[in-house]
Amino acid sequence: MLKKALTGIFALTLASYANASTTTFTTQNWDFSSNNVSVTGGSSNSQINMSAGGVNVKVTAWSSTGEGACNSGPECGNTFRRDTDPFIERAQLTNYSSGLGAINEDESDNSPNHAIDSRGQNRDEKDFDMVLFSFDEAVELTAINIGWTGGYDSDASILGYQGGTDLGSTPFSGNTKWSDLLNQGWDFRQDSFNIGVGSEAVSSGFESKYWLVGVYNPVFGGSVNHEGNDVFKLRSISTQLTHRTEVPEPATFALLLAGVAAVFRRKTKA
Ligand SMILES: [Ca+2]
Ligand SMILES: [Ca+2]
Ligand SMILES: [Ca+2]
Ligand SMILES: [Ca+2]
Repeated sequence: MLKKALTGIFALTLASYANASTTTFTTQNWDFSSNNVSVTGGSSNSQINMSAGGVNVKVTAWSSTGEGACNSGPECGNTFRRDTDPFIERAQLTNYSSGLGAINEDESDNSPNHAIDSRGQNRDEKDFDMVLFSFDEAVELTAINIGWTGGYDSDASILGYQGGTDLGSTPFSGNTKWSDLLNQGWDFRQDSFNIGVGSEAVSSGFESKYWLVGVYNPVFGGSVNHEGNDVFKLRSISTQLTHRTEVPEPATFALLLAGVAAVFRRKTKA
């Protein structure tokens, strides 16, 4: 009798246990100002490594400066001379008191090309600078904060990676165009226009270990009307980490205790 009752109580407890879970969130603010963090490495392997709230990130810079036959895709066709340099190459990540910049292979360290920008070093050419954030855990990007625009246009494009593979130290293989990423596990998240100096919210509901934040690029699907002249330094980003844990509900323990007490009362009387 006692054994049967206890078995029933434990079965009930286990059923409740399996259904009980909690979801909590922690937020991380990543301040890339040169007052807060330094870029390490030389021009070909520059990066920032940071930790916040138990999460680690590696930051690198990339730009479409690689020459070659454009072949097919929205970069090709000479409309905006994007086809002059269609392929993604590593850029030099830099940071200033107002945030991150990217000096790509075709730029020199002058303003505004030292920033994350789409102005080509040569007239009418466009190089689209983007910053890659590689986290060691999947996080939701919740906001970006721009520290400097130099008075230029400040439109941005944001992508998150939904592919299952670890991108490692060579996240973009040779002859990859920005538009190719949409067929390589990357998800276009949003364009933001005229952000200016200040914060811009990122639409929620997407977690990824890899995020790309850069100048607006119409190859991700937006209008060409916004293309070009975009310049900014990225002072900081905010992320959110979701913690999902299975925990026993307090009510379950109360039920268990009441059950055990009832069984022992009955046994004592018998
Ligand atoms: Ca080039
Ligand atoms: Ca640049
Ligand atoms: Ca430029
Ligand atoms: Ca623009």
